[in-house]
Amino acid sequence: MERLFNTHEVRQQKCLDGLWEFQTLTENKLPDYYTDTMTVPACWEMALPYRNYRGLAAYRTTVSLNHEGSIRLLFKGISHTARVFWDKNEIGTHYNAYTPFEFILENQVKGKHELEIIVDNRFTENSKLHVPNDYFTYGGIIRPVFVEELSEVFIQRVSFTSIYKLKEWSANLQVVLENLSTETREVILEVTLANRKIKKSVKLKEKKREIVRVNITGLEVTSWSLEQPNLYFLTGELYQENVAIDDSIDRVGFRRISIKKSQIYLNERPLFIRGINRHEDHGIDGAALSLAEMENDLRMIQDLGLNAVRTAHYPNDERFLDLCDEKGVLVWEEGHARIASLEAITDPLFIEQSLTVIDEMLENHQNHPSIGIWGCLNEAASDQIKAAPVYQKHLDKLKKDKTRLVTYASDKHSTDLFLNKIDIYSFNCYPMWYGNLTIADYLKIIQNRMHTLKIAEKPIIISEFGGGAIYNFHDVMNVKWSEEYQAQLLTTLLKELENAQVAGYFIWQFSDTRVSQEGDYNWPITRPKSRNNKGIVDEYRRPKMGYYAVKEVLNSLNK
Ligand code: ADA
Repeated sequence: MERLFNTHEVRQQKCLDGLWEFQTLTENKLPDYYTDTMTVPACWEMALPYRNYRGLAAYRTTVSLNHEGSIRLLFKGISHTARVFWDKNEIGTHYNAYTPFEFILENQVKGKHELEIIVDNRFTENSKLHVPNDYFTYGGIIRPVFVEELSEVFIQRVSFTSIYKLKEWSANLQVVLENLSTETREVILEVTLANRKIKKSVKLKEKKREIVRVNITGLEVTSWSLEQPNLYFLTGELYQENVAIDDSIDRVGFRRISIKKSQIYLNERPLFIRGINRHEDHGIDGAALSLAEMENDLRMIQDLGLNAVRTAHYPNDERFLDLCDEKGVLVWEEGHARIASLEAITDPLFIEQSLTVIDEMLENHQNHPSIGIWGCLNEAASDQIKAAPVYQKHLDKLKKDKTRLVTYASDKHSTDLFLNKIDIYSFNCYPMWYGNLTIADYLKIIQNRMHTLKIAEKPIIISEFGGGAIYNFHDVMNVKWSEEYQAQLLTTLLKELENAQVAGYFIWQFSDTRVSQEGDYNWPITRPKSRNNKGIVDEYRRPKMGYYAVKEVLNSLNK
């Protein structure tokens, strides 16, 4: 299933998940034959022969069309570069594992067609965001694939923005329609939201895309909140001569997030963020977590008493966001960049690729009420004036969305230059793990920096803190890497943070994650078992002592 609900009742959508043919490649071209099979979606590392494979591989499946005309091929995530072929013709490429993409093909005939994809997960000059890192770039078709039969005029997407004015909710919708035919077409667009129906007649010129704006005021809805995550279906339907020809179904919510001085508010009520950073990584499934695994992660996160997730360091699977919408978990979603140097982030290809991810994230995830914060450029060169244009470009894009707060996680506690451009001052701090500073020391340094920069008082969030523990390694001396030490660290720091002048925190991190073997930095040297072991559960979601320590501190609070 594409989402947690049907996205179409009129449009025919077929999921192409299953067993595809598979072939590793030595050259970037389609193979003459396929010798193996691979499950879609999955990371190829999860199949024993490809456990360590970094390279090129081709996938093939047969798609049967029952329809003459146009189709849409929808790919939710391929890691990290995809070249897509339809009946042996290349129809396009996409870079980046963590964002969806699509192709529209016209004039298709009924019957069997061949869909082939060359997938590349190598670290090359062309993959500026996928670099050897403190997490793993898996290979493969890691999220679901769909084929849809399109009518000549169809709904490309419906973007939703909620507005609260004079104690009333209204919705601003942008319905993107497209006419693929060579003639002008007239259609009726019917939008339904919270028992309200709006009809509009739309004339679309041949081969043109049209944005129809719909404003629905005075909606009788209840706000989305963490305690009561109220959701509403938003349906767009297209009619031609009274016949439904296409539709689009989404789920939305109404909420406000804002700041006043150092406090964050959700629906005008003070919100203290108790969050956790989470990588899409699992000991069995890699980055291709099943719905059950995603649900279980959130179940554990809520069981701990946490209320927020940071999708460090890339946009997440939409089904995970659906689950957050449904369960009432606040999300800080971020673009794809966990990188430090000025040289790296000022590279034109880096800028192009990271901005494209931001565009795709905003376009695809705009309607999720759970996303309250947009982030970008984790621990990049925010202390270098030459990085200003890069930060500006990223933040300008994020700030176009007035219904969310914008931030980036910095590790430049005493030297950061761009804090005046963001809504939340977010800092990654690792007391008791790296260096000798305490939370209080860090906060003093951050306050001093705010003072020197003469910037407004705003919420401060500790966007990362934590320490490593190897699952089942116990030591009476509480040495680093023991479960005992991690539990003690988390107890101490959580208690401090609960009483500090901050608007919230995000523990680093939910589960242990695999790290890259390659690269000059040599991640495995500081990461036993080639994993970032700061998870409070291991890669199979087995809780460490740290998990129970977090739960105990949070349970003891008088919330
Ligand atoms: C950084 C970074 C994380 C992780 C962490 C760590 O703060 O943002 O991705 O690498 O350090 O574990 O050291």
